[in-house]
Amino acid sequence: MTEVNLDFSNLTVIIPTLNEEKSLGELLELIERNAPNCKIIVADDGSIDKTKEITETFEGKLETFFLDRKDEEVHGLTVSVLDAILTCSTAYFLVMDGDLQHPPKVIPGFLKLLQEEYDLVAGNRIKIVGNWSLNRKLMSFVARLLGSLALIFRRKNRVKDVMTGLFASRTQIWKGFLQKKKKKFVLEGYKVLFDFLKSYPSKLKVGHVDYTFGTRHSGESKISKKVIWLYFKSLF
Ligand SMILES: Nc1nc2c(ncn2[C@@H]2O[C@H](COP(=O)(O)OP(=O)(O)OP(=O)(O)O)[C@@H](O)[C@H]2O)c(=O)[nH]1
Ligand SMILES: [Mg+2]
Repeated sequence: MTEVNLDFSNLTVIIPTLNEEKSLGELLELIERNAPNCKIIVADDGSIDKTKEITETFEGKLETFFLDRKDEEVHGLTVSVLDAILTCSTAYFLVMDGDLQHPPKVIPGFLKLLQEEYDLVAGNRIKIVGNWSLNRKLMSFVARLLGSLALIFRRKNRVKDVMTGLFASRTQIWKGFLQKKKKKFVLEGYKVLFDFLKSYPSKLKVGHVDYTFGTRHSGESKISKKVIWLYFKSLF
C-alpha cells in the first residue's frame, strides 16, 4: 500500500535490462501500482528481444524512457545504470533488476527514507526464495564478506548487503561524483553500489529496507565468470 505523503514524481526507477521481455511488462505494471507517477528509465544494452516494444507500450501511461545503449562501446550493468543516473531529472532514483527478483512493493519504503533526509538507502536481502545451489550460496556469502571487509579497511560508508542491486539515493550526490569519478567504477561489472561506496569520499546518512530476493521466473541469468572475476579484482 502506498503512503499518502509520498510524492513519487520525485523518483526515477532505473531498470538495467538485457533481454528481459518475459518479465518487463509485469514489472512495469507493478511499479506503476506501487509508485504511481514515478518516472522509469529502462537502461537497455542492446536487447535482441521485445524489451524496447514492451517499454513503448507503457508510454503515455507511465513516464517511461528507453535508454538505448546498443551502439555504445562499453556494455555492462554498471555503465548502463550510471548512464541512466546521468540522464535522471528527479531528486531521487532507485535501481531495480528487470527480472522481478526485486519486489516493487518495497519502493515506498525507499522513498520514505530518502524524504526523511537519508542520502542512500540500500536493500537488505533478509531471505532468498528459490533453489540456490550450495556453490552460489557460498559464492554470495564470500563476496558479501569480502566486500564488507574492503569497505571497513578503507573506512568507508557501509551497507548491510554490499552485493545488493536494489538501492536508492539522491541524484545530485551521484551526478556530482560521476562527473569526476566515473572511471572509479568497473563499467562492465555488476556491483554499482560497492564501487560507489568504495570510492565516495564523504560520510553519508545510510538507511536500509529489508526485502525478500525472489527467484528468476523467466529469461536467463546474465551473470558470468567474467563479471564475478571483475568483482573480486575490484576488492583490492
Ligand atoms: N543494461 C544491462 N543490463 C544487464 C546487463 N547484464 C545484466 N543486466 C540486467 O541486470 C539485472 C541483473 O542481472 P541478472 O542476470 O538477473 O543477475 P542476478 O540477479 O545476479 O542473477 P540471477 O539470480 O541468475 O537472475 C537484470 O535485469 C538483467 O537483465 C548488461 O550487461 N547491461
Ligand atoms: Mg536476476
